[in-house]
Amino acid sequence: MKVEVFLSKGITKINVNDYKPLMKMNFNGKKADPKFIKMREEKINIDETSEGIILSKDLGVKEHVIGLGEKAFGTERRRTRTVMYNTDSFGYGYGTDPLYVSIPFFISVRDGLPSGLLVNNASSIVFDIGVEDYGKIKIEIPENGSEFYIIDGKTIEEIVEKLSFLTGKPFKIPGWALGHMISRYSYFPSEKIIKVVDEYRKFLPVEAVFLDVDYMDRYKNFTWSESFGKPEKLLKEMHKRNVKVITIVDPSIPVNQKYGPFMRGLGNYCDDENGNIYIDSMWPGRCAFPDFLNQKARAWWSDEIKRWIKKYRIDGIWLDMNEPTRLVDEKGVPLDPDAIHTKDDGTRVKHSLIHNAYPLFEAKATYDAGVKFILSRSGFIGIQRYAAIWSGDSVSSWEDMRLQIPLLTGLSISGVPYVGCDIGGFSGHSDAELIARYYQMAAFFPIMRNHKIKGGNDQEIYVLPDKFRGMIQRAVRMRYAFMPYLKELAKEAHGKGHPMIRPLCYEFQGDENTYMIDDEYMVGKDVLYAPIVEKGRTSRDVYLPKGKWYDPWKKESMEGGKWITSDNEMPLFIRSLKGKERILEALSEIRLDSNS
Ligand code: NBV
Repeated sequence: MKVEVFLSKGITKINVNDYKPLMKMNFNGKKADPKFIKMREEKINIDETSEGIILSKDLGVKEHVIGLGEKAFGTERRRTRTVMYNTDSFGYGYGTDPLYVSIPFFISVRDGLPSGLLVNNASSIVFDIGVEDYGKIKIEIPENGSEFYIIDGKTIEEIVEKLSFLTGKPFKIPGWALGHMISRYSYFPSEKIIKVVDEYRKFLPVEAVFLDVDYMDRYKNFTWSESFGKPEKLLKEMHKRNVKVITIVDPSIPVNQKYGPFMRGLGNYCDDENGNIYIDSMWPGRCAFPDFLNQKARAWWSDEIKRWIKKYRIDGIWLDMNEPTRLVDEKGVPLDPDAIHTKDDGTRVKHSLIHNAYPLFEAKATYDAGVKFILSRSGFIGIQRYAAIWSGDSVSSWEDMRLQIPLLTGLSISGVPYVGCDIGGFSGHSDAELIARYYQMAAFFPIMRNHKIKGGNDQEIYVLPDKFRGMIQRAVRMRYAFMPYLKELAKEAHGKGHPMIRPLCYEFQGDENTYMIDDEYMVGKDVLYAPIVEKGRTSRDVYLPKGKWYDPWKKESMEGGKWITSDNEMPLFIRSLKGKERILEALSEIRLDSNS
């Protein structure tokens, strides 16, 4: 086994067996001694087996492990064994693994000291954090070589910042995408959409509406169904109201000689083992799949997207099913592992070895077409350069709603700052209380979008009883009061890769209490939010880490380092009041349901 070590600015790169990674990281290091292959003082063992490479290190009794991207577990990832393999996870819940996004990166914290580890490999890596072997972290890589990075830093933030330096800075998110957005599978036809938007706007601002698959002619990308109505008129009406329009696009391209995009894309699809176009089943029937790993294919896709957004003045693209997924017995499963890609350098590679990187290159090709806002379901290291992520097909339940906090803050500290979930939950039934509390919980999530499955109950504010309408209005007003702050955070995300929402431990890494608190989150450095996430409750316990806190509803200051009980409708605490006068003024105009 050949192991090479390179060092630069607190980052150590390790290459095993001359591995040629698919993605080049932003790193230029000097050759160094193998003694540097450790996280803090703990040695990392590298073993070669017939199955691939295994990295392992000691797992301390009180060591915390956080990160690993989008995972359906609490913030603390100890005692989880998870796989990195993007998967369509309809109806997932706590413990479902894998989900849609794969970020093979974690941060370990021992005695308040952090250290990060990133594996630059797009195949199905397993992270075993003390499950198979109680006292060990084990990373199983199914290839005979690999590249990985150890990231040193004094704070968790420093490590996340270096991760973003390596993998690329988040794109610049337009201000409107931080506002309230609406969606439904599927609002239809176009006149109904205008009505929905107008009804919504009686109660809430609406910055954008998402069009789901039914706008298309039989699920064909870049087409309109005749019964949808005139798209030009819809776009004009929406833009008149300053509402942006975002259309869904799936990677699958129906094999049909009369379909322009398919014909123009010939030569740019994945192959099968015999060198023919790889064809599999998706909504439109037999489909080909663009080979986004290839520069020529990306250029063709960019052209298609460009033509589409220019012609209709589309404001954003929603990338779905891009794990990528095909249908087997009506169920979404990952593409055939034996499909073949042709990389930029002409070498051919099996799908299973690059599976996780597919959505990244799809998002890149879409972004390169000049799209200002992309919402993607799937992703990989570096996806933050091109797209925001939403957490896919959740279930409408209190438990799954609560899960969204550690799921999304975990993804945020793995380098992906623009994240959100389907407010209300995607499948199943959401009652008015759940919808209202969902809005309140997500009040500071970078992406705020209501979305629901076809045939599911309505979740629009205008169908709800006034009590719950009021709760939603207050949640959205609270968010908009903080909009200047959110915009600052988005700037910080774009500049330094810092997450916008954070688990408590990100800010208080030395406070052992914070690693297992999953129902509170930080918004930037200064705001702690503890939404009410249980049915029937009007108060809750809140842990306030050490420091001075200010309750803007009660207009009271308090000392942290303790648990308190809050009966505010939306328990909110601010650390530094500097520069927040405008926000406090705006908040003081919101009349809360209780004790205001
Ligand atoms: O395009 C329909 C849905 C969409 O509404 C949802 O947000 C995606 O996650 N899509 C999945 C396809 C399959 C739905 C069962």
